Amino acid sequence: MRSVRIAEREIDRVTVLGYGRTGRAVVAYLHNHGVKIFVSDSALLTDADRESLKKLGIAFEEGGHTFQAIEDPDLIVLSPGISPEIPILREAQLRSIQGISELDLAYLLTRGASIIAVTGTNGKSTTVKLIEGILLQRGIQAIAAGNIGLPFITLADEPPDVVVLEVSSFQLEQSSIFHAHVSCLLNIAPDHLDRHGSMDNYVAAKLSIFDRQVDDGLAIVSRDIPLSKASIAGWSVYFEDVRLPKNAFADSLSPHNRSNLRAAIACCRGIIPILKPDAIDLPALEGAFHLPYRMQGEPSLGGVRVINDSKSTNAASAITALESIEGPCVLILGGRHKGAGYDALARVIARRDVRHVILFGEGASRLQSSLRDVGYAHTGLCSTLDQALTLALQEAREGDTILFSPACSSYDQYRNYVERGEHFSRLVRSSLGQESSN
Ligand code: UMA
Repeated sequence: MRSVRIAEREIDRVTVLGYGRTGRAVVAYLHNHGVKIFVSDSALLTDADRESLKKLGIAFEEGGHTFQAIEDPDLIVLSPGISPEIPILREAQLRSIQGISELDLAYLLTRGASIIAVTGTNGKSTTVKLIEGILLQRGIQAIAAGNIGLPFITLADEPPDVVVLEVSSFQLEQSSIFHAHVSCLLNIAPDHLDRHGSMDNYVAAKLSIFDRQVDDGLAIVSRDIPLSKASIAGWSVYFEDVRLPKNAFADSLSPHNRSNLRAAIACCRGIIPILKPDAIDLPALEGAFHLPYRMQGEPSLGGVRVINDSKSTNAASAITALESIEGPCVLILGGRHKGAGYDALARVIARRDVRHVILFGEGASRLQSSLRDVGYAHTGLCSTLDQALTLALQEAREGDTILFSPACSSYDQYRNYVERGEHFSRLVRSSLGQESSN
């Protein structure tokens, strides 16, 4: 049996808690390094996952975390979605078994790479892709990873020159070692309160990106976030002070994408101090501004424009989406409520040209009562996204926009926002098929 050396300790037995995207990547890394692994997942695994674990000779349990998970590991590795408060982790603590986040683990295993870390409630993925693109244009080997979808540990054996990490509040809450050479906090709006318990805790998790910032580090912050720059070690910069390139492409960007671009340029200057905004080939980075299921255009249905913004999992992102729409729209909201209120979103809906709001899923009646509180009554309730699109098409008139920007998580009916976005796309395409066969 082999082992990995982590923070001066030889580790040869590890429990991996959670077998989603992160858990699978952690298992792949540890298995390649000869570590004995036990996998424990609170849900049932897929047949494919069971088969691949059996093939690798890895023991596992599913449908719950039992004491088997803490029988004899040197370390327990946590996936981001796992709250540090779950009973099995409390029991592990009583037995002095160390738990570590995948972020901390990958950080300790990654040697030689510079790290740029970006967090914030919204705009993280776009900013991270912009940073990756700008660095690549300058001949610097950079890879975007983390919450954007590629677990950091995947890069541990052969890190690029710069790892551009999207970091979530979940990952930050679980971590106590990780820090980056350049850390960026884009914005904070209420989100994930079901996991963090309060806005204060959520803000604390986000701000902890600067906790271990060292003296030669660079912090990129927003003027909108009340934060004393004096409390951060090293240099800090407001990204709002960054000048944008002077060209028609930059001028055409939405306000939130202009902010993302400013933040990305500020981050890149932590690696290339003399980076000039006008030297950036912005059209070549267009893909970063159009990531899947973020304000994605779908085919029009009967003269009605359809926009798929399934990535919108909080009220702030739905507000941004709504404010970018011109003319009347029918809005589809709903999914799993995450603990934060919808009052600000309801006020924006009441103020703007929103013809109707269709509400679906677990959070529907809560959203409806926030809308009622601001005197907005044009709502329709339903259970599923199929029904929501049908109702939206009945309400929309030619020239309107149907905006699917749910403001809630997808976990009531889908595995993630991607699956929800794909489903919405399929529904639009099948309506289009029916339209053309009529
Ligand atoms: N599980 C347990 N015990 C628990 C809870 C969950 O075993 O108590 C299991 C689940 O049954 C499941 C697995 O853990 O099998 C899921 O782990 P996970 O929720 O950490 O999800 P991953 O598939 O590992 O994906 C995670 C991120 N997901 C979350 O943080 C919820 C992905 O971000 C990220 O892309 C991926 O790691 C790679 O780094 C997604 C996300 O929604 C996009 N992030 C949130 C957001 O952006 O708002 C934070």
